[in-house]
Amino acid sequence: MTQDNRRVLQNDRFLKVLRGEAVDRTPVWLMRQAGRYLPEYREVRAQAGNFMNLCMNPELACEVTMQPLRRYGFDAAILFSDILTIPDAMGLELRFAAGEGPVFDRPVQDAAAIKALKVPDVHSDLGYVIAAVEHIRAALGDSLPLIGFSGSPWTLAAYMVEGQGSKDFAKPRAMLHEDPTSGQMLIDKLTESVSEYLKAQIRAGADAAMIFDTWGGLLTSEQYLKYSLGSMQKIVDALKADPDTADTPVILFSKGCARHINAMADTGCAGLGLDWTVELGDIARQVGNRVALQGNLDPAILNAAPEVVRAEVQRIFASRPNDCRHIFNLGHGITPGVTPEAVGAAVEAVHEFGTYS
Ligand code: 1CP
Repeated sequence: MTQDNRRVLQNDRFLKVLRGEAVDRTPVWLMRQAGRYLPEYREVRAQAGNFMNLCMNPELACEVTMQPLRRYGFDAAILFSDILTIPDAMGLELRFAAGEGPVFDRPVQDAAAIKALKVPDVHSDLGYVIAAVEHIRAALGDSLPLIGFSGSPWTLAAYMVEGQGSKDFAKPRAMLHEDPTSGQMLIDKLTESVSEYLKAQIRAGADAAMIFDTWGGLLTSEQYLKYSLGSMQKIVDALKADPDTADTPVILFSKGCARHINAMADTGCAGLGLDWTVELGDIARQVGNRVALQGNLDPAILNAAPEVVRAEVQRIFASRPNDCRHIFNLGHGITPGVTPEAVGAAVEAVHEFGTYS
């Protein structure tokens, strides 16, 4: 165990729930809590020129990580970065075209391109992310836990083969059917990359690691278990096998995959993210005390009036069993059009209704 793993924090509700310990109130943070819905974020991004410049500047990445913490009573910070940093470091040349989302100038199109891919060196190729973690850790002091993150191997592979965002990621899905050997090779290289990346983030000061498997729900059940959950299992095992990271909780978030909840809970992870389509109480009864559950307010509700947000937060709390290990969050990220007031209404409602007596 490193010094960092023993860090004593003023507010450790989030880590306590992940460890299965009792808390006074349900901890809350929101996916994409830093971002375009905040005017102060838009100002810093304009100063950086574009989104990737912002990610690559540790001082500015730290500043936008801290911005939502100044406004709201969140119980955790999340590193400001993106999941697509790993493919960029593998040489795919990521850019964010205005209004278009992510684009790779050199997508992975055939078996030869997969063979040629190198696992990035975390410190030389992704050193800017590690520097951002160090800056954020210093800025947080002992106030709050910091969440490090990565995309899952399958979700990263999906963007790498498609070359951009997509509703159905038909190209990577066809590849898994047509050439499973190359598909597995790509997943394996990403599994090693993600393991090293998360270990480096933890050594630099992250207290928990979250794996975003945004596109796990697009796979057949067999493919999900083999390529997506299978690779996340290897990452959980790799972190547990390293004394520096063995005690750091891992949260898996496979969107649209609640039918695999028992398999996910058996990986040895500390927590599972839930999207908004499932009932928290139903899932809690299925997993029991094995893992903490993180979620699952519908992000679309943040476009509704504050009293609607408040009532739905109250309903989610009423639906969970008393002993539910729960971290309040959205079921997916905050969308850009919401107001800072709507986010404030959600957080205040969690503070109001999320107390344990
Ligand atoms: O400034 C901007 O307008 C850029 C928007 C933006 C932001 C704020 C992007 C581009 N990424 C981010 C930050 C980000 N991305 C974080 C920061 C920490 C936080 O506050 O939560 C995190 C955790 C991510 C993770 C991420 N990026 C995911 C997984 C989670 C999810 O939302 O599903 C995915 C799929 C991405 C890819 C990506 N990056 C950015 C966009 C717009 C997208 C989605 C593209 C698509 O729709 O396919």
